[in-house]
Amino acid sequence: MLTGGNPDCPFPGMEEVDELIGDQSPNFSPLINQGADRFVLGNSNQVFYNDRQANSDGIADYALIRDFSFAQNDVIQLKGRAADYWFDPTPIALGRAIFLTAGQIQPGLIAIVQGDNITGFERGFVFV
Ligand SMILES: [Ca+2]
Ligand SMILES: [Ca+2]
Repeated sequence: MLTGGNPDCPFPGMEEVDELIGDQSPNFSPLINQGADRFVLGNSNQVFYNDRQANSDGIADYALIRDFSFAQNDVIQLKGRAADYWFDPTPIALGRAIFLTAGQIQPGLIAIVQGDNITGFERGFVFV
């Protein structure tokens, strides 16, 4: 499990950009680490990488997921439900961006996902 931000902080991931790398990390042998990763971008209490500014695009804090893989059954954990988020091309880097829309005037960036191209929340996500 790869947890974004420190859940013990009052606002995990706030004003941080974290790179979350699963088993494609160069520190691990790809031969023995083909496993399922859970990239944690929120828990039942709060959304991580949320700057809590309803009118901000939220690009000061986000998780960069480098190696998302459907074949490895990787999943991204989000708080709430699919309707609380949307996808867009990223404003910053290659990949797909996940924005928080619930409670936002302007959608707030929380993650950029690289690796396999995610197209919807039906597959590869768990909501808590
Ligand atoms: Ca993986
Ligand atoms: Ca953010």
